[in-house]
Amino acid sequence: MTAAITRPGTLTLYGCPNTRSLRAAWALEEAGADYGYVKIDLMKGQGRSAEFLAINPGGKVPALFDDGQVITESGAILTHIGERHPASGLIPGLDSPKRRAACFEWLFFVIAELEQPLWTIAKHRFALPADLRVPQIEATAVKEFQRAVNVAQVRLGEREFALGDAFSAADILLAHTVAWAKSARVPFESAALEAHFARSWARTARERADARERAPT
Ligand SMILES: N[C@@H](CCC(=O)N[C@@H](CS)C(=O)NCC(=O)O)C(=O)O
Repeated sequence: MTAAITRPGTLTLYGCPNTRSLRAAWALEEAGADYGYVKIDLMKGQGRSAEFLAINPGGKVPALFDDGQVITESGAILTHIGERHPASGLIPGLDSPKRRAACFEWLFFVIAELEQPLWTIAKHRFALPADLRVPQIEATAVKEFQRAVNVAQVRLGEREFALGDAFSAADILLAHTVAWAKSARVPFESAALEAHFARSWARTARERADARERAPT
């Protein structure tokens, strides 16, 4: 692990299959970036190893090493990748302030509103120690998730993608979070979100990112 981080200038993603690191790998693939991938096997406790804690004191993935700096938080990582690769269109430039504001609005909304009920459900199903889990909380979280889905649906409207007709980092976060709800079997209703998910998930960059994360190391 440390070998990769001590090579200045080597763009490296620390991730693990079936986690939020797919968001970062997907963005790197959309941007056509040349990057190294270091698998942190969370199931084997590698997230808590001294080596990885030196990279991310939070012990979490994704973490991105770029030009001597480690960036954590998937929303920040997607923003950084988009700004490093302006031609990708992942983050609209300063010359498009309204699209840029709308993009950031989506990114913060997904992280703060849409994702949180899913995380609450995951914590109380398995992530917390058994004596701290409160199974009754799931009904509230499901309701909160649907409420956020309703807002996303209104914002999405008839659009193909979150910002209109062009794909952006907002679509990565949105589609990944909907994928999370589906895999966790959290019920929700929204034809617009389902259609957006199908469109986004079918992108070849998402498939390449998935393959990269699952490739044997
Ligand atoms: N807010 C962070 C959350 C990152 C996160 O919780 N990652 C999970 C995997 S999806 C993780 O690494 N968990 C390991 C742990 O909590 O020890 C982000 O969006 O990047």
